[in-house]
Amino acid sequence: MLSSILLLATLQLSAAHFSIEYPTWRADTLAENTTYDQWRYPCAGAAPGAAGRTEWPVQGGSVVLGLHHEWTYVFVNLGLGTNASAFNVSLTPDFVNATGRGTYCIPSLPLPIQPRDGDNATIQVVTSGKSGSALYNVGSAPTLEGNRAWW
Ligand SMILES: *[C@@H]1O[C@H](CO)[C@@H](O)[C@H](O)[C@H]1NC(C)=O
Ligand SMILES: *[C@@H]1O[C@H](CO)[C@@H](O)[C@H](O)[C@H]1NC(C)=O
Ligand SMILES: *[C@@H]1O[C@H](CO)[C@@H](O)[C@H](O)[C@H]1NC(C)=O
Ligand SMILES: *[C@@H]1O[C@H](CO)[C@@H](O)[C@H](O)[C@H]1NC(C)=O
Ligand SMILES: *[C@@H]1O[C@H](CO)[C@@H](O)[C@H](O)[C@H]1NC(C)=O
Ligand SMILES: [Cu+2]
Repeated sequence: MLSSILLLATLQLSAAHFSIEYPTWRADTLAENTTYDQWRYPCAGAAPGAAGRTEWPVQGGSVVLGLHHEWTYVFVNLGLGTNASAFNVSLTPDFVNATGRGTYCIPSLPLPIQPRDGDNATIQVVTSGKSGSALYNVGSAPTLEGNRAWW
């Protein structure tokens, strides 16, 4: 009996996290026995300057998440610079309440700023539930690239 209660608690804890499918995330913060921790601000423990950049349109692009809750509040922010420290460019000015588990695609997130072609930046994704306690992830270190088609 006790072991089945423990199993349930473990399942609920692991369901309390999300993945970033696109752009490639900085680190697999859901890996088994990982020291990354999605409760940790701002990047779940991933280094903001880590390698592995994804080109992302300077006009803004898409973000694809793996969500594990019946509903989730989602915030997407951009931090400019090679080793971003401030994630103060909000890409979700409208409140996002994502309903349902599974793949959640935001096809187009326009940028409120105009970075230069080739600038580096980092995308931060924050999810939250009713209590307001938040989970963090950095999905990529995109190099903003101007000559790409909008999609
Ligand atoms: C995670 O830790 C458990 C307990 O120490 C161990 O049995 C398991 O093999 C580890 N998994 C990985 C992928 O290292
Ligand atoms: C960014 O951080 C990395 C280590 O994570 C370091 O090697 C690099 O020099 C830093 N770059 C800048 C521009 O601060
Ligand atoms: C965001 O933070 C960066 C680095 O601290 C700063 O240069 C920039 O002015 C800030 N932008 C806004 C809109 O607050
Ligand atoms: C978000 O959606 C869920 C599920 O439909 C709902 O229960 C919740 O009240 C919504 N939150 C807001 C602020 O509308
Ligand atoms: C972007 O980051 C890469 C390392 O990931 C670095 O080599 C390059 O110089 C940076 N570009 C700019 C414009 O800072
Ligand atoms: Cu969760």
